[in-house]
Amino acid sequence: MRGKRSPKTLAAGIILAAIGFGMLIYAFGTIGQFRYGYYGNNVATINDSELEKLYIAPKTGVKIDKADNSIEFYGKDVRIPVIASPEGAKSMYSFGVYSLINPTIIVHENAKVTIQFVNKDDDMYHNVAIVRDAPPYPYMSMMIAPAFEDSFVWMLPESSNGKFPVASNSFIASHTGIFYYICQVPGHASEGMYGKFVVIK
Ligand SMILES: [Cu+2]
Repeated sequence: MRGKRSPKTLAAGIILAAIGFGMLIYAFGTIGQFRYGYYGNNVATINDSELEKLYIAPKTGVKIDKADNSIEFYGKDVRIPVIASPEGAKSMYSFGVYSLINPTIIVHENAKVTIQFVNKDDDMYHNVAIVRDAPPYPYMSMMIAPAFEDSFVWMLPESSNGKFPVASNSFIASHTGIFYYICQVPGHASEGMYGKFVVIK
């Protein structure tokens, strides 16, 4: 018959289990950072006047429907400026595209989509990812996989002193369907930081 474990053995077991659990969390965190990483403080920035230009839609290639809160981008090579916490938004958990807040973004199948993402927020990080999952979103939304290869822009640090962090990523909208663009910083998508992303024929 085995003897009872000594308190010392028990304590050592608990410590080892805690270390193991910690390593597991760290490993997941590392994977998370690898996919939805952080550009760091040496990220590119734009100034106020460059940001102002992003609120203005080009005269061709874009159809804005204010009543429907939607923007359709035509063509095979589209550039979509997405601003986190834009001017005029009621909530800081918002995306802006041109003059609209959390609009439905419509692109055409097989278009090369370049998301130009800017963080206007001066006290929070944000990212953007196009995903398959529909709302409501859980508090921890960073493990939701992107719908297309590279359909996300990594987390951007907060803006400061009139300098707004900016980064771009491109992907091919390779199939039609209804998708969503969301912010994956914990709690942001669940607070409403998302919009519809529709790929049509
Ligand atoms: Cu966010």
